[in-house]
Amino acid sequence: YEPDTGSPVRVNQVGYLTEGPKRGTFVTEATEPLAWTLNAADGTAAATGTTTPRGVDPTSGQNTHTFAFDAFATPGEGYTVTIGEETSEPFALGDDLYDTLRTDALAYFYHNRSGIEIEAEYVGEEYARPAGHVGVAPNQGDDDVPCQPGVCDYTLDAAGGWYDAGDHGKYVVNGGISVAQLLSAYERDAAGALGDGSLAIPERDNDVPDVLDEARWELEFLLAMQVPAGEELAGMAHHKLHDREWTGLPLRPDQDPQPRELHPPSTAATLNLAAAAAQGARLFEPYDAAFADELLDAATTAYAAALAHPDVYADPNDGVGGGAYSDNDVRDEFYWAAAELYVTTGQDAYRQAVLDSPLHGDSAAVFTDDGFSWGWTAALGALSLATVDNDLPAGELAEVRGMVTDAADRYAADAEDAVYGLPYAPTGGNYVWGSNSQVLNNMVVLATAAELTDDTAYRDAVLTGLDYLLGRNPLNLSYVTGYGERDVRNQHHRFWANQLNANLPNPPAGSLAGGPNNALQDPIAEDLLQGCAPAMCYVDHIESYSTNEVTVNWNAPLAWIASYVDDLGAG
Ligand code: 9MR
Repeated sequence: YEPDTGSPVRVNQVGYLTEGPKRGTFVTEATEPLAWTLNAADGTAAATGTTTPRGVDPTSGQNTHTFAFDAFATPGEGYTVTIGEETSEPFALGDDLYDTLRTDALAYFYHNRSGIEIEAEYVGEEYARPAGHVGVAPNQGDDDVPCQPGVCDYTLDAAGGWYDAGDHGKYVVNGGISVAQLLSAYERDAAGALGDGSLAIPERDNDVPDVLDEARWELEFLLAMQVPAGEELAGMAHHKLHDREWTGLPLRPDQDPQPRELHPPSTAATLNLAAAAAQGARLFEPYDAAFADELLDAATTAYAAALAHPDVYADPNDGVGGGAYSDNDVRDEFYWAAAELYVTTGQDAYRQAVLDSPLHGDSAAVFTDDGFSWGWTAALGALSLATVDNDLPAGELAEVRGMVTDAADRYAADAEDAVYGLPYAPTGGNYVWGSNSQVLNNMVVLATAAELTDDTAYRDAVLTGLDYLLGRNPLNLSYVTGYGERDVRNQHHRFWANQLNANLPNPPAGSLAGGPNNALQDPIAEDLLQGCAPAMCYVDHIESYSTNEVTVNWNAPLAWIASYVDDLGAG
């Protein structure tokens, strides 16, 4: 299998912000600097310069040069870069490149709602579909879900929420980080563009910011996953709910015939719920005080239950019919939950829990080289403490902010070193399952540091990270559907399955692919990608779930970053 990588001149196929860095990569065997030309749409030369040879790139095995035209600042469409005989894909220069990416990345969540009809009015005919898992045959309803045999003898009404990904599972650990990142996108931009009327969802024009409406769809599900009072493990959260057996593709959610089951509670899920609900409580307070109270009550009960049961781990082998999402280290979830509860309540017990955490003050542990993820969430707590108004004394606040800027320094240095400009230098050079989300989460740290310090080096590393995701990469692909000339469009999804059935749609614009994963963890990847260099281990094939799935926890940081860069352009 030889991937079609198109032109060896690699650029951000969407474009570059007028005031931002403007960099590209050229794949060539040449070792001496080469002349490059920036062409305007009418074919005239807008700028010229010479490339910088960078040698062999360890992530791709490609011999590369880089080029930059940072100082060129004339807005326009249809620019290209030519080096010798080779010309890049076209791109724009401007301030308003990412407003649709912000709303498209957020629309992903409505598209993937469970328990509600997805209406053409909001998504168009092509993406409209009946409600999934509302108990209409052949579905079993999520409004009355029993436990797996032997786990409990009650049922829960856990309707709603978002489907996790290409599958129809609903997982508290992954739902929690995703909803938290949507809430954070709103929280950093509360006066901005995510308000009421900003999204195409049924709740628009209800006087509540739309991103909060979307988040509520998931928060209600998380609350529903809590073990009822009076039961053993009351206050804990069930780890997940999904089909008894894996289903095949394609399969619209309402056509899933599998029994749905609750899996055992876990400490990780419980703390995840505590953190997300605590954050939700402070944000819903001005809009729906009763819901805010409900969230805070659930958060405090969950946190207390986790303290009482600190080591109930999900079974790593519980991966039939849904993902395992197992996690045997909950120091990070404890840190995250304590931090959110402290920001929301100001209670000193939570502050003490933050200060007593073995992770506190250790930037390299909280913000690892691999970046944060559903299984390593302490960063979310540190980012909230660093940016959201709270009662930490000045010295303690400075320490938290120092953890963030220290991490941002490391990620910015990684971006400088990378010939493709991405702020991601994972352990052992291994690109993990969902690597694109790791890149994005590092970008979130950088953007946070940029807003804390006004240091443009951090901002630049966010933007060169976005360049990587949108085409300046070893495969010359934009990993976001609908953005760039060579965008991916066959992500693993049971309904967006045009590759398998021409009557079904491709993913809608704004859907992020998981990205290169050199562990080759699905049959297609194993078959096609043997021996691939890490950043090349990707194929735009619907069955390559380990390189090409979509999930809520990957689109959430995309939405966060799209919002940040759209604001940059506006400012
Ligand atoms: O994103 C998850 C990744 O970190 C794990 O390595 C992988 C294997 O356990 O699972 C990924 O999550 C998948 C989940 O298990 C089921 N729904 C789809 C998720 C994305 O592929």
